[in-house]
Amino acid sequence: MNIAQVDYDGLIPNNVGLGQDVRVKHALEKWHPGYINWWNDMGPEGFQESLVYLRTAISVDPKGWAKFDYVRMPDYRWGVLLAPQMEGRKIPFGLHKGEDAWQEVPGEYRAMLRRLVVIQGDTEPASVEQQRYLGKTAPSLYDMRNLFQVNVEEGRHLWAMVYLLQKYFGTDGREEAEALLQRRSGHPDTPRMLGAFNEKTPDWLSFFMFTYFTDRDGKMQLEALAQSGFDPLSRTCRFMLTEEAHHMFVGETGVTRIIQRTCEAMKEAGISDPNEIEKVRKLGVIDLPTIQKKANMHFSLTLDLFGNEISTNAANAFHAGLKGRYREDRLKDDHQLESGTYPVLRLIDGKIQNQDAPALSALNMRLRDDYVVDCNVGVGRWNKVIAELGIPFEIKLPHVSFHRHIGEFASIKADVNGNLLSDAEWEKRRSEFLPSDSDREFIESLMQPQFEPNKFAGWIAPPRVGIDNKPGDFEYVKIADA
Ligand code: BYC
Repeated sequence: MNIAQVDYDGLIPNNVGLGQDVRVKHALEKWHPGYINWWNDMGPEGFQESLVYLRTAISVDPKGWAKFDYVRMPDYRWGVLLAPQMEGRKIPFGLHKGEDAWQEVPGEYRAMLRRLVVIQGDTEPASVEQQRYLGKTAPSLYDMRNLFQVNVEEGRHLWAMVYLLQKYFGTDGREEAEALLQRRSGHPDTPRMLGAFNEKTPDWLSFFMFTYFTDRDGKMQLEALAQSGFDPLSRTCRFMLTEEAHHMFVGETGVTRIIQRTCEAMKEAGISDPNEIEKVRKLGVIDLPTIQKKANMHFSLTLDLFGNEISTNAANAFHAGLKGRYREDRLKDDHQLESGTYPVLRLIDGKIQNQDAPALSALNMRLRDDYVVDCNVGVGRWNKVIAELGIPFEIKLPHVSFHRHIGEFASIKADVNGNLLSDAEWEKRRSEFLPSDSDREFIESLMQPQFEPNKFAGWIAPPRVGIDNKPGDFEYVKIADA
């Protein structure tokens, strides 16, 4: 079989020769009904009988891997897709640098590797759970289709991690695969593993911010895992990254379209001051300061996903050759980091300042720095739209010490510029920085469904181009009667 092609003959589409791997095939087939139950219980509420114009992978070749067609979501062909094996690939970093990449789990690193796979796996169903009610308030069929595309692909990412658990981790891998279907986002007793995945995604601005900021953490973490010396993990993550790119596109363009609509409406109404919040809201669009607050919230929650700035876990995973740096293969150093240092932003004597730390211990910080640079690119594009429409306002990412729950700044309160605040000052000023109840209520009031082809809710501009180059009036979702 050509490894780039996906075999759709069995229950589980794959390009890993599942047909010849009876043990893993049976294990995955046994897991399948539980997955479908989970999807039916926790996947998008309603719309399961609707026909959605979805893309499905037919190959893992970067050119032409996707086919678009109408599909009912429960019939989506979730599968196991790995990027093709690279002949003679070597472990690119750490203690084993230069040795042949592992095709089996190295015994001494088994527990560490399993933990990385489980954490990655846990985020995927979590995001589907967080987004499950959004279909009902979709601002257009185009947006609804994009939401469902993101959801089915996150489901596929869960399959990708479960394949690794079932194939390489025996009994405990099977138990972990079960547990991934049991935990629930936001559940008081059985929550998802990482903080941001237990937050609510109550409205479409949150959804776009989440796919912009939090899916971008997904990109950074997947890029770091794609460098892994454990080749099946590397290959899995490489293919997941192609899907992740679309999720971030949905986020970036979603926020852009909201900003565009706001600025256009302000211009039409002759309002030039972005802080005339009530006047702007009367136009039925989301004022820019509130968009800024949502960005503050999602950015800060996502920074927590990088873990502690100084981390022995991260050092061990790198040293072992399991998790690299962002695009490790493009970096020019010894790829072992036994002696170098890296500047880490820390709280020293009540002041936030840089301090050099051993480079190996500072890997979470380094990945987070790379993330912030990546985030700023799209923010720059948002600001260009605002500037072009002549409104004096700039979206800015808050300081990394703002609103943190993990790491160096979890114990302090800071404003968006990184100035320390007392608890009392923070409480007083909190709603300057983060959405207040009334901001949330206002946004919620706008979340009225718009399900007619070629129509968009009044707070969001239409996209520049359709998905799969479809025309504006294309019916991306054929909604079945409930
Ligand atoms: N919440 O040594 P530390 C995605 C725990 S998103 C709760 O600093 P480490 C996606 C930590 O587990 C990408 N707990 O940790 C996006 C540890 O606990 P234990 C997901 C946290 O390991 C959108 C302890 O604190 N993938 O794909 O260096 C939609 C000490 O911390 C948190 C990955 O994250 C937290 N935020 O760094 C769908 C990649 N942070 O073990 C999908 C895999 C830390 O001592 N994961 N803790 O009990 C990792 O690489 C690392 O585990 C982390 C944490 C970066 C998450």
